[in-house]
Parts: sequence; structure tokens; C-alpha cells
Amino acid sequence: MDISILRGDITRQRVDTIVNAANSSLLGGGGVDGAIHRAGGPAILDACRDLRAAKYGRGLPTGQAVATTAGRLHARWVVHTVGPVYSPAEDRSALLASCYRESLKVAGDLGAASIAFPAVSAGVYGWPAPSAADIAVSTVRETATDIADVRFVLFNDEVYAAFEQAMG
Ligand code: AR6
Repeated sequence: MDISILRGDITRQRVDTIVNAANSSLLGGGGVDGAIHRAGGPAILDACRDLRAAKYGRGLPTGQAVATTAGRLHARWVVHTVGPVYSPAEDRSALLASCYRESLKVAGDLGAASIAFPAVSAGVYGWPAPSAADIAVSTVRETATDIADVRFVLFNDEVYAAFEQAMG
């Protein structure tokens, strides 16, 4: 498995799978979620609504992942995962690690050869960048997968620097 870090906008990636840092409603939001829905077009929201109706009426639980069409993105699938909101009082690291593991599993089961991750929970959900990066990199390294190309696509300098550090 080749793991790389890139600075930029994940919606511009040409990969089999783009991972979305969604919320449990699956109905879109700000940050990378908003960018993915804007760039991918309404087919993604339609597919999310179908998933809600069929299976996730109570929301997609934190730490889980689910795939939809990628709409107009240069990708085959978007995998939506719900990161934990950061809490200084409670260790939610296992849930953040689960986002990466479950996303790799969903994408691997679909036959993806490449996947691009944003820094899940490191924006609106408040996770400190160094810790978010350590969990992301170590979890991907420890997960058995047939996906050959794993990219972290980081949108700002602070988060990019944290991933650079975590990659060692
Ligand atoms: N490409 C790559 N990374 C991006 C992009 C982009 N186009 N845009 C933002 N980021 P966030 P969260 C980075 O807030 O913390 C949404 O409203 C951003 O700089 O998108 O998991 C959802 O609907 C940060 O480093 O996701 C949820 O309600 C990282 O992506 C909530 O936010 C994650 O920031 C999820 O919060």
C-alpha cells in the first residue's frame, strides 16, 4: 500500500473513492461535506436520501461508513463517514480510527484501487490536528486492505503539517 499526503481540494482528486467527512444525517453540511455535494451535484444527495429511507432513518452512527455514487466527481464512489465531535473530557479516538477502518473496508469491498481521505473531524468537529493526523496515519497503516493507493488530501497548512509529522 502506498500512502501519500497532498495539499489541496479533495473534490479535484481523480481516484476510485473520495471519502466525505459527513454528519449522521447524511444530508450535507459545511466544510468538505458541502464541497463534495456542490462539486458532485444532486445525485449524491439523492443517493443519501435513499440510504436514509432504506436503512439509516436514525442516522449513520459515528464511526461507520457507507458508499454512494460520486455524481460528477472524478471518482466512482463517495464513501460517507461520520467522525466523532472532539471531546476533551472523553477519549473518542477509537471512533475516529473506526472511520478510517470502515471507509477502507467499504471501498475495498467495492473493488476500489485508490482512495482519498480528508482529515476527518479536524474541522467543525474540533479535533486537534496533531492527534487527528496520528490516528489517521496509524489506523491506515495498521489496516489490511487491497487498496494500493491511499491519499490524505489536506486543505490547510496546519493540518498538512500535522500529517507530515505523523507520516514520520
Ligand atoms: N478538500 C479537502 N479538505 C477539506 C475541504 C476540501 N474541499 N474542505 C474542508 N476541508 P470538516 P469535520 C478540510 O469541518 O470536522 C460538516 O458540516 C477542513 O479544513 O469538513 O469532520 C459535516 O456535515 C478540515 O481539515 O469536517 C459535519 O456536520 C477537514 O476537511 C461536520 O462538518 C474536516 O473538516 C463534520 O466536521
